[in-house]
Amino acid sequence: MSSTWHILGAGSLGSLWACRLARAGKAVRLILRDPQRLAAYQAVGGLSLIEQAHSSFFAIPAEADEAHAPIHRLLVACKAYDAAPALARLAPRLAAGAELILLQNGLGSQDEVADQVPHARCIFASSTEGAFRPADWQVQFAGHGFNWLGDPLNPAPAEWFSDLEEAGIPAQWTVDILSRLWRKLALNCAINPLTVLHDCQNGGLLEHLSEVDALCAELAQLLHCCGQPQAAEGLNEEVQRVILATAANYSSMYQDVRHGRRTELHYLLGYACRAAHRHGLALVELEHLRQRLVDNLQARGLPSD
Ligand code: NAD
Ligand code: KPL
Repeated sequence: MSSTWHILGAGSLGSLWACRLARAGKAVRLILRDPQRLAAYQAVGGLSLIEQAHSSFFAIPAEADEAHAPIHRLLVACKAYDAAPALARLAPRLAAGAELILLQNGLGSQDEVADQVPHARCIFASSTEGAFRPADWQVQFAGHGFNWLGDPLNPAPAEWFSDLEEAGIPAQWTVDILSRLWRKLALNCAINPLTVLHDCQNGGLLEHLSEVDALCAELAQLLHCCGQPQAAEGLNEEVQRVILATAANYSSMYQDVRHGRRTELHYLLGYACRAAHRHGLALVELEHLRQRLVDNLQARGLPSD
């Protein structure tokens, strides 16, 4: 089986992983959206990784998503709403026994992808690392964090897992990946939408702690109902710790809205509200928050699904 890391999406996290794997001598190949993006990339010839003030250049080979060679290992590094459509196009290229690593935040996109590729192993990841793109084909490493990876259907670690340590990508294999993803989803639901609605940095929510508390109480109820009691433990306290620790930051959803980009609402608050509905739980604060956010996005002319 080929040990090449195919990386779908040369955005922030995809580029961050690609550069670190390439630096460690791993075979890496970028899959770009179309021949135009490929031509633009080839004109530059590689990706630049900026860590603190230092920039390093990596001439990583790339292809457009219409190439034909088989794919054995694929890091899916696009936004949650792009993941399933991207995989629908790539599915015919996946070799028998192919493994996918799904970096998407939130929940829902992983199952959408798995439905497209029933014969591949889908490994879910939850990342607290931070990166952004100051320009095309450049990635700035903005925040040290951690990555948890796991497969809800198979507890055995992937055979390539040691590649991550060799590449300096901090990661741990966990059998509780769903609990990690639910916990992060709950944190994001309690913080991100309110930062958009109150037009503030995370620390601005210290003025709105009663709203945050009410959301945490409903989110904890939802987590229990969805069989994730561990993800509910101490949720309110952790949300408050994150608000304080990231007081000067703007949440990822705030930044998406400020830059006029589509948000991942459908896979965060939307997923939580749909799960509540499925369980017959009436979570009025959460549903009211979702409706206010949808109205806010629509008023800005942004997608609200
Ligand atoms: P991004 O928008 O920077 O990058 C996504 C890239 O995927 C874009 O370059 C886009 O053109 C590309 N893409 C989309 N469809 C494609 C296709 N069919 N073929 C090829 N390329 C395609 O996004 P990001 O910030 O890297 O986020 C990726 C995921 O990681 C999101 O779910 C996000 O929530 C999560 N995440 C991001 C960070 C971060 O700091 N950036 C941290 C934690 C989690
Ligand atoms: O993950 C985050 C985000 O902005 O998406 C934090 C900082 C935890 C806020 O929810």
